[in-house]
Amino acid sequence: MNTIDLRSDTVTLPTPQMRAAMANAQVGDDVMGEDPTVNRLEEIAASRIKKDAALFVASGTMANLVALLTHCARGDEIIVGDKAHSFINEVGGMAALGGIIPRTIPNQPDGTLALGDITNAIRGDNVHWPPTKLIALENTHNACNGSPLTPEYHKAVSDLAHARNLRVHTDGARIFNAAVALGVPASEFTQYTDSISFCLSKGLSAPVGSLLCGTREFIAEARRQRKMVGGGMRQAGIIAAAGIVALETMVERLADDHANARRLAEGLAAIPGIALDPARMKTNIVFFDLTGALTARQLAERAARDGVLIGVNGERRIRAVTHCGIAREDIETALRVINRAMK
Ligand code: TLP
Repeated sequence: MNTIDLRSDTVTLPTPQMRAAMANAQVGDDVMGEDPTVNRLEEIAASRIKKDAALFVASGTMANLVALLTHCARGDEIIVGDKAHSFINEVGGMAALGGIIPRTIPNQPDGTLALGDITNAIRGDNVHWPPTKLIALENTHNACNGSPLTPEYHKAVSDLAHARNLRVHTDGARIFNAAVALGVPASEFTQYTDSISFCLSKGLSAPVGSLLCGTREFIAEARRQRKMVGGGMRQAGIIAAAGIVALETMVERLADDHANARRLAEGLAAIPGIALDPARMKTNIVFFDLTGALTARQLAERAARDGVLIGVNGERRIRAVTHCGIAREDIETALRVINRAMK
């Protein structure tokens, strides 16, 4: 049985071209700055994102942690959405390792933070209060149906932040999904954020790795912070080589994943007992709710028996993510399997 794995785009496997590039990569000691392949990946990433410099790190979690450690000191506060990956799914690293306080405000259904809520959350100068340092955004917003934030929204947050001498960090784990969905270059967003992280190992299909991008000065300090958290990786060109192939070959095709997610959402919406609004699904992430007695776990178990893997995200909430390992026929098969499992 051919498994159709919709649990995440992190399950994507390296392409044959990536494996060939990895086998043939020129490498050196990256902690000494001497891995030519890592250096090339960092240059390509920075130029793609139109930032001065970039830093190759092990994961999206490490990219966000290193960014926050670089922007903030212990006791500083950041304004972050209550559904942000960095708040919910990164083991509280900002607080545990950085002494940084997450001040959460509600994420709107489209993944944005209301500008009024941000303004209200910014601390004034008071001896009792931790200083606000940073606003953290996420684009696309994973938990908000993979919603892409627009360049206009990024500009509004950047204007607001900079007028108050605050910085903006964007968790752009899926920033190329946002770019492809809105038909703009990624630099349209990134010009309005002081730092941005993005992942090679999700929809772009590389086996490992993320990049953190920002000013030259910011990245120089981030390099020290990466070393501090144990992220100096020596002959990392072996994995960076796959990242270069990911950026060169895997970005435009994300449009196929979005079309497949849209078809999946439309098909799911037509199944009795499933609630979702297909119009909200703009990229590769589809959330849906079960309206009857069946729990998400039960549905996931039944579907798994027929070779369709989906993510349990709550008592009656499910997540399905499309990626390059999922073809259009797989969507039709998954819909048939889920339809049957619902009965
Ligand atoms: N997200 C994973 C899980 O952790 C939930 C997934 O399957 O979607 N930012 C965002 C927006 C993410 O979605 C993720 C991973 C990360 C950061 C962390 O990346 P990694 O897993 O590389 O540390």
